[in-house]
Amino acid sequence: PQPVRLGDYRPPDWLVDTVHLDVRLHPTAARIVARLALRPNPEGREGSPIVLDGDELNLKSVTLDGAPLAGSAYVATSTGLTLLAPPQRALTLEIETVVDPSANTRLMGLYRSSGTYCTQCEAEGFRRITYFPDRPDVLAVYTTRIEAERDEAPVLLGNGNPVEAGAVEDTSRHYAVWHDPWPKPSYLFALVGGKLDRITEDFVTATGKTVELGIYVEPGKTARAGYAMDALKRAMRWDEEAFGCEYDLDVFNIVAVADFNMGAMENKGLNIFNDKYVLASPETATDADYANIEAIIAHEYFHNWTGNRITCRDWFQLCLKEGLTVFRDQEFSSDQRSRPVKRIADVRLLKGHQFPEDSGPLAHPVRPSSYREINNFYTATVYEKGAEVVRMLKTVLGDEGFRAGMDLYLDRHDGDAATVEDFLACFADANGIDLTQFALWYAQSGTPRLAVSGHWDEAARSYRLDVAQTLPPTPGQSEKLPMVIPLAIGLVGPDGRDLPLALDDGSNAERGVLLVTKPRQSFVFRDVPHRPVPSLNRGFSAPVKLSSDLSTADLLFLARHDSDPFNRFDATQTLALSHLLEATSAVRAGGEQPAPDALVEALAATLGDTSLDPAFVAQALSIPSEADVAREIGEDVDPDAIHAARTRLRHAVGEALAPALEAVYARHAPTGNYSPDAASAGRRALRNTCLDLLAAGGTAKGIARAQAHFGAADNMTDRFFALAVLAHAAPDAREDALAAFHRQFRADPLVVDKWLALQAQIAEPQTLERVRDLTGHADFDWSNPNRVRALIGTFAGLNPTQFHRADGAGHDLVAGAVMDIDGRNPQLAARLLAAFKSWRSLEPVRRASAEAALRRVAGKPSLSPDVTDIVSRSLD
Ligand code: HT7
Ligand code: ZN
Repeated sequence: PQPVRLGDYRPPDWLVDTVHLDVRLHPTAARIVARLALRPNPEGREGSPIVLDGDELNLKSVTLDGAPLAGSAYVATSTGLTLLAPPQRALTLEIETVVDPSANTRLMGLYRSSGTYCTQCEAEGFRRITYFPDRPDVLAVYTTRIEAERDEAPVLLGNGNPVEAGAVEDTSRHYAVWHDPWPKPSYLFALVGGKLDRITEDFVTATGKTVELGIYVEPGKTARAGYAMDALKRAMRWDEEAFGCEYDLDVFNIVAVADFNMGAMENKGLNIFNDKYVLASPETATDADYANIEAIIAHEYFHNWTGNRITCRDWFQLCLKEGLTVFRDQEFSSDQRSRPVKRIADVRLLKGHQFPEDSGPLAHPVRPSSYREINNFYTATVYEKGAEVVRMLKTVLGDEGFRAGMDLYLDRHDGDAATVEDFLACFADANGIDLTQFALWYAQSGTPRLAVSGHWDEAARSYRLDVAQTLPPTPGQSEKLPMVIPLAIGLVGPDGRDLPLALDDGSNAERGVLLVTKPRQSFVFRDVPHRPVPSLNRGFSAPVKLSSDLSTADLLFLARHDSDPFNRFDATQTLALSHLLEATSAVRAGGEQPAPDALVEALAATLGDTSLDPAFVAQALSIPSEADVAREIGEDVDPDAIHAARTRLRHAVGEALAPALEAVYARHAPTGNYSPDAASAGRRALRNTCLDLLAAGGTAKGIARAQAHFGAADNMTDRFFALAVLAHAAPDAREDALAAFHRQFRADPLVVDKWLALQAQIAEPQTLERVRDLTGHADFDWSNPNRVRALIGTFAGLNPTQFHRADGAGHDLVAGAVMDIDGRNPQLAARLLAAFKSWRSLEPVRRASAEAALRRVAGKPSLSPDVTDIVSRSLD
């Protein structure tokens, strides 16, 4: 397909005011009658045809104002329906189509998941249900009548509020009518029909309106929906308090389905979820699962305002809803849990997923300027970097200025299909500032680099920070302009306290934030009586790669004293990373690099500081991942050498800190029943981190402790963590533990996913065969995206030594899976293929094998547009 370009945007020629859908559900021939009230758009081109999108539709009939349309009046193709010369006035089109939900393996449009009828319309799925101007700037009011066999689908749900329901006389069928009063784009349409159980609760909004909340799950699973309901109510309250956003319908429903291409979908009043992000019980879900459920339930709910009430003008503006809504869900989780720990987790995710994207062949701006396949732009850059950009806006404007901008945005653009420019204009107008340079964050791809050095002038009692910014070239962008980088800093005095920040021009660095706007800039602070240690980019205020002249002693000092928890954490990570870089080089040269005392000392100090939050200590004790090291090395990467260096470091730390780790492990033994709250989860995280490091120390005692932990666990967090320790560190104990786990949970597909994913991560050559064998296991299913992501996605994403095997077998396995899956689910296939995104940074042998695998995929006849897009950009 030809690329779609942002610069080519034109308003729609025709608008749709109302849509009446009559959907008769049937396993293989669902019949949809769509009545559309259309009118010419005064802002469109005069005299235009009516162009409707369509995809894999079986067209039965078309009428215009009640009269059948002559065959010569329209053209129907595989991609749409065009009325060639319609009267240029308001008119009604009625279109009847038939689709086959059971054959819909792409999981876009109307499909069946374990027998339940459901829909997924974002981004371009509505056109797989009926012909329609399937673009986000066509907003209409929808009424939906759904009809089905009562036995097959006793529950019938739609967008908006329920209007009526009943039996279809003299048949075994029944129907329900739903009306959504809020105009919406087609991508927010949804319906569900199936045999589902429900939990329900009332929520009273800030202005006293009662909303009936419902969560629908597969029969027998309601006991596992309680946490999602609790998270939903907390999210609804939080959005009222933090952003003044109140819910606007009489009901809010969530449906959990087992087959879903992504995490969840924010359809108006009817969110549809991957069941992985709804179902939780202490026996089946880990603390991380609970945290994800809370975040994703909140995220989809928050879209009700940022995405639904204010939607996107076009798909280039995707970050307008996604980046902003991720920011909002991050803030929610920070308020519900520990803010510093949440920030550390978010930055780890950003560095782990978005930074590699930004430095590889798939790099694109937060707001791309062209795309071939929009489904490939639901990326870490749009979501996570998009959230960072909103966070920077808040850092620049301060809490009040940010809230003023948000209030204006929610008010000024309610009911609109808006753009990034509209969004920024609200913050500029509300604060009286110019955000022209700031807007470059949306347009320039790549991760800025910031080099910072500090100079203390004892005589002048001043301190100067020299800052240089660069932005590397990225695909399609060789020249870059300097960005606005809000650099939050502190100057830490010898007593560990922050010095006042007084700039020599008389200004204060407002809220401790320096605005770096030029390629090179110096900031001079006066009244600095002692040489301070600068704490830079506090809270990771800007998503940049920062290098500085901080010494090991400075980092040790920050690790102990920085008042900014993120930088306290980061100081230890920086020490560990710099050791791992040297140790990796040493391994490649056939040598060894002992673990530095300074690092062990820093870890010991953190472990011994009982004033710290256990969840924070767990994060601070974690050794940077192999992917972190690979990213830092950047080129000529040898995953085996990284793995060896990291394994040795973990062994050394486990050995050196054993007594302290044992003591902390013992001190954090569970005291009562499992509870998923943040404090309890933090204690488990720390205890499990100790367990892991002790086992990494390689002693029989360490392994025995993990076995005992596995046997004694009364919840999935502890059980699965111990299983992971055994799987990675104890080959002799591994198989028995894996088998026991499988025996216990084989009936639960979401737990089977954990079992699959864990095996896919084992860093040894037999894993390839194991993964191959598992694809033939009775509990594996190529047609379920969760199963495929658990096994193949984890292998490609979290097992660098085996995915990038020097003999190329790992690359072959993933490329082969991509080609197999592409025929049935191109979106899933394209996402798996994106695991090759850093292939150019590999050492030559592995790079050649990755390239060969990509070329094999590229050469396969009849590839989907989704995979074609990823493979061609990867090879460009
Ligand atoms: N807005 C939703 C994105 C989404 C999606 C996109 C493409 C294909 C399938 C999809 N399912 C959900 C989810 C979100 O970000 O909130
Ligand atoms: Zn979203």
